[in-house]
Amino acid sequence: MKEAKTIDWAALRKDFPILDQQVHSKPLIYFDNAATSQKPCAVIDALVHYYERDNANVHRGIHELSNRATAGYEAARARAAKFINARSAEEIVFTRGTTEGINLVASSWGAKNLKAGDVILLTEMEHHSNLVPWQMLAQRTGAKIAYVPVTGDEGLLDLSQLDSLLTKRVKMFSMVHISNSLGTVNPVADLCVRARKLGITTLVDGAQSAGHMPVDVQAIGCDFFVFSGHKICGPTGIGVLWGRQELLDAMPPYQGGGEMILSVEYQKTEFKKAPHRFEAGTPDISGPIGLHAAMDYLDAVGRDNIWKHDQELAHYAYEKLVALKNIRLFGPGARSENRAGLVSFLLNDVHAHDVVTLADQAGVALRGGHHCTQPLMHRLGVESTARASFYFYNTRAEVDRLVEVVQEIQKFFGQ
Ligand code: 7TS
Repeated sequence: MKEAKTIDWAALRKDFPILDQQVHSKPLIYFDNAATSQKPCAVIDALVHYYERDNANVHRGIHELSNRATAGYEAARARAAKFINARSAEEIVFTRGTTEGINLVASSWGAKNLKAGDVILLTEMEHHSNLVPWQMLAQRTGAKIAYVPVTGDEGLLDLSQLDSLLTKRVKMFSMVHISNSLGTVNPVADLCVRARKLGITTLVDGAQSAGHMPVDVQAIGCDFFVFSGHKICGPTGIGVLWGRQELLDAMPPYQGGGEMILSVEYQKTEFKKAPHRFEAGTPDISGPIGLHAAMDYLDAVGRDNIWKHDQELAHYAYEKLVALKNIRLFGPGARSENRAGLVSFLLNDVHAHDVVTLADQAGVALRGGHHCTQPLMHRLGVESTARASFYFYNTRAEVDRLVEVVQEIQKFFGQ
């Protein structure tokens, strides 16, 4: 990583109008960034500009507005390729988000490549969106699912088991880059190298990494990479599936309809090549245009800088919270390089929902629940956790306030 430049984080915060408000008469502290990030003016302006000046359907018209809309849509595809260092824009499929990207691969790649007795390897820390589509596929094909275990509260993958799990039967190894519940950063490049040696196809769920650290899909060495626009300062409803060209080209369409065809007759259809064959119907057009602005914005700040900022904030929060009594923290320990910008915790005998409700009254937006990782929660022996997840517009002063609020909550419950 290159040397971090000096960033005026306070000035960047002003780019996010939503942050400057009070909730319940208290200054808003937004610590729910793992669920969705806030949007800078640059993204909001790009959406307004598109709808005020350029709105038309893509790929179909020959008129000026349609040409502009198409150019904006395709420029966003090229930008997304650059954002993750894909070899070409043809490897970028627009989806609704991470969830749809994984469903697309499970349905399309899975239908062609999996049969009864094959194994899909996942990890015990997957989000439901990297579990349920594979379970549905396993039910349809008779394939089985195996899991790389998690070590316990410190939330690392237990790689001592990997050799015995990576058998000839494994056809797909799909893994989360950064856990949304634990904050663990997984060694995805190493895992993909090991899988590739055995001819196993790999997918990396980059929902929590793409907007927080530099991502290079060629360096990771995976076959598919997915992420959501709304978690990286972009609009909701748009996401990216990256796939190696040769894999995408060999996959059958996901949905049928307009835009994805070369020619249609009453009895048969010839499909376009990837990526257009996977984008049936009128797509979300403003989404890629807003996402383009978001990617430009993030890379102007520098994802290496964002990574250092978020990780530093998480370390600071972890150290302050772990010093409290009657608290249990999850994920990699103090100052661990494997911890991303979030902290999950539980107060003894206090339900996570109570923590989140009381924190909300103090203006602090946390998330409480199973975070769509129910099997992981059960593995850790809990139903839920409270989670503070950070982004580059958050500050140390906000973390200090969180810690005060947690102490007030403990006092309220007589601890
Ligand atoms: N994978 C991971 C690791 C995630 O954190 C999420 C969303 C998804 C997949 C699904 O993304 P989507 O955009 O398709 O919904 N995570 C969260 C969260 O932690 N709280 O709300 C959503």
